[in-house]
Amino acid sequence: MIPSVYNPLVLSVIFLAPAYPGAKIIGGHEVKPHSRPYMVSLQRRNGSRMYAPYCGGALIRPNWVLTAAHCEKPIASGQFLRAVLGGHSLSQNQKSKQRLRIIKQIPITKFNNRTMKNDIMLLQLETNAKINQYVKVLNLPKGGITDMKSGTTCTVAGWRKTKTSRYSDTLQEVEVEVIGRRKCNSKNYYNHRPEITQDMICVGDRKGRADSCQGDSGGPLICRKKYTGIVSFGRGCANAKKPGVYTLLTKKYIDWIQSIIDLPLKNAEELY
Ligand code: 4AZ
Repeated sequence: MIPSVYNPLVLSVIFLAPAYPGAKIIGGHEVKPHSRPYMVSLQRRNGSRMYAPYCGGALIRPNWVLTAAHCEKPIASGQFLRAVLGGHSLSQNQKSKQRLRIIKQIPITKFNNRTMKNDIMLLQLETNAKINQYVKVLNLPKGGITDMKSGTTCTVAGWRKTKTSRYSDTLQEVEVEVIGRRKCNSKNYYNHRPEITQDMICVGDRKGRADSCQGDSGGPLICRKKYTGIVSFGRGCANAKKPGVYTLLTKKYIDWIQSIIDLPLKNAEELY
């Protein structure tokens, strides 16, 4: 029997459902359209020749996107990966959108999903994106981020996957705060499983109201206007004691990125 929505039991389930309204980054809201022109939606072509979003990323050069290594996908024959730039709504055919093919996935090393270390990957695009009012690069933090004080407010955006495996149609953002590494490794938090290393940063909400979630992976974390981290993992989402963990853009990662994207031309930034 299909339960009727008028059944008191069903009604109570509907109204007592957790307050994560619909397909949103948890506790967040829709961004002002095109206010994050570096945001990239990574999409994979499925069997029915439709593209499905799977991760986020940030445009760091006209032909390079920075994302998480766990977003690596096998590129089987007939399978295409693309980066969609300049979009606000995933479904609408907006003139501002640019769709560029991903020709290469370069994770820093083989990603280890037990330790969760080194969750960082570069994606090379087939052609350069056109830089305009809708599409811009996000500057890497010069010299890398050493750390962010606990309590610092940050924001993260994405087209998060919902429980029904749909995505929010419009880009969502949420405010979150840095949680100190010692606290994050403590018994009630991650308890060193996995170890939150110097190259990771915990960012969440003390009351578990705000978080990134599956599908937001690879997207940029912005703290004090700086590109600070990459959405990496968490145990569940919006769990106060299991905050979101982000790859921290430390100097070693910035050096690695530059060693790849600035070849063969060193200091090519001025040319763009
Ligand atoms: C994921 O599965 C994932 N709460 C990403 C981020 C977070 C949780 C899960 C952070 O890709």
